[in-house]
Amino acid sequence: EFYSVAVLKARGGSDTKEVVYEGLEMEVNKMKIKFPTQLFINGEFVNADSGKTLTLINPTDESVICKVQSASPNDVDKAVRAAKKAFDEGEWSKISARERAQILFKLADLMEQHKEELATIESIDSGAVYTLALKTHVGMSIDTWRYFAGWCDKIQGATVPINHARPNRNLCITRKEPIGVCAIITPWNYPLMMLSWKMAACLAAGNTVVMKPAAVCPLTALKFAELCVRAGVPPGVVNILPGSGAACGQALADHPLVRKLGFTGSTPIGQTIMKSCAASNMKKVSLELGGKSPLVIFEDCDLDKAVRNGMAAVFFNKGENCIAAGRLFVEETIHDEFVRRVIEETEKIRIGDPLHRGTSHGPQNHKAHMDKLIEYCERGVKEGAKLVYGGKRVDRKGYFFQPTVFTDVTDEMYIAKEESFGPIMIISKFSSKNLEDVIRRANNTEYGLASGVFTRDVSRALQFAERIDAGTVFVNTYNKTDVAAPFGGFKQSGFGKDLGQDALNEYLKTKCVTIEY
Ligand code: TAP
Repeated sequence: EFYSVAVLKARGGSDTKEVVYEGLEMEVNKMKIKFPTQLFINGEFVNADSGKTLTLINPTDESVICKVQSASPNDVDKAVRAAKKAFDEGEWSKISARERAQILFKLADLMEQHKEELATIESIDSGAVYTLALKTHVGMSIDTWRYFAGWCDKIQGATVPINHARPNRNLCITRKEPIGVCAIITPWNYPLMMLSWKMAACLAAGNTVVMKPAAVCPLTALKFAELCVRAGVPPGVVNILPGSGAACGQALADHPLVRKLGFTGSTPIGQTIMKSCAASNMKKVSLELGGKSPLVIFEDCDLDKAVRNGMAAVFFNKGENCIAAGRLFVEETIHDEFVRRVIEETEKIRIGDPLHRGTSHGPQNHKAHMDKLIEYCERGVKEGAKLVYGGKRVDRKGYFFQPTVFTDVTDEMYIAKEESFGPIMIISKFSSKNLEDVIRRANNTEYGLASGVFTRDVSRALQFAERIDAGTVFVNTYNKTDVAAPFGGFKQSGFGKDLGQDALNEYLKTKCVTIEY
């Protein structure tokens, strides 16, 4: 055991707020961390109706971290009703947009003050490498809250030049209004960041929210709930319900008072959710789903950069990255050299305890996921792809999986088509004599989340950017997401955007007002 565990009734206070909850305090990563283990409904931490709990496992050493309350459909109903009341009658709907911004800025400041603690919690809960968690999981979350806090008082409609009805004249204006009670359901790969990407836009637009984090990684969401109280977010505006997808998630999709659902997760669950949203009350929905993003590397690229970025495109966050390059197409003339360099660099990846500062590759998120990766690789070998590096569980405690490289992958193979969501590089060759053909192969997937190209030829890069059917295109870079840049997929990678101004529209409705005078 590398940390001590003590259950406590925590009573903490910022300058203004006292927060009471049942939670856990631990000494870990040379600091004290503390977080709630209860549901957060209507501004209070409470136990689940059913008494059910989720058991959370630390993927680094397979130890039990704690149990947290698991929400039932009845808890969902309570939270939705609290959110509805907060939206209809609460302070949230009465304060000005600028005051709303102040609360969100304060929340971001509190997240910043607690960033080491949040990153440590993310690391023990999800296996995220601590240094990366600080910069990305938590760092980008804070940026997201500040970015959307800045939008609060800049949401405005238009004056529309409609035809006049002589002899009278018309004034036609649009109002951008919040939708009401929104639900947010997120996956386990970037728990706090996925919460932030959606919830910051949702609250900036003036909605109230009930959020379900992934059952395997709910802890940063619960710490976030504590910070909401300290920041002065009024009761009912934010509700956080750890729970299973089948019970808690499904109840949110079915609930008649929820008017919008923002989802990030797999394509099959996205389809289920969309059906439920339609059948229950036609709630608005946005879906950020799976991907199998192509990365095309031409002979004329900066090879050092292509190797570095190609590896990050696959291995970043242990491959648990929705925009991860699921398939690399490398021009045949540089293929062998590219593969040689990738293997040389992959051997240097430091696998280990995610809390150690020298570690660059931590454990996979949970056991079922690691087992799926082992099967995925076995299937690749069986189908005749060449496993040139890794492919196995690391011989140590914890859910560690070796960074893996496959070559000689042909288009019809399972590993060429299906997402692994793990650190598995899938390399195929192409000939640049036929640009059409490589673009056709890159587009030959039902997914359309991201894509990338490495070339010094501007014309070729722009043709690729124009013709590729994906929501994000990286040219001579990869993984470069930013809070101001819209993010989201095409085809079965879903629809709707997170981040950027576009994300606000997912959480607003446009009302058109026409006045005759
Ligand atoms: P899912 O199995 O789809 O789970 C996502 C969330 O949906 C979880 O919170 C899950 O609950 C919940 N859920 C499951 N069944 C539900 C139902 N019937 N009704 C409502 N909610 C339900 O995905 P995952 O395995 O967590 O995440 C991996 C997938 O997410 C990958 O395919 C990846 O590509 C995708 N992903 C996409 C993006 C973007 S931005 N497009 C980002 C990250 C991940 P449980 O906790 O009980 O499972």
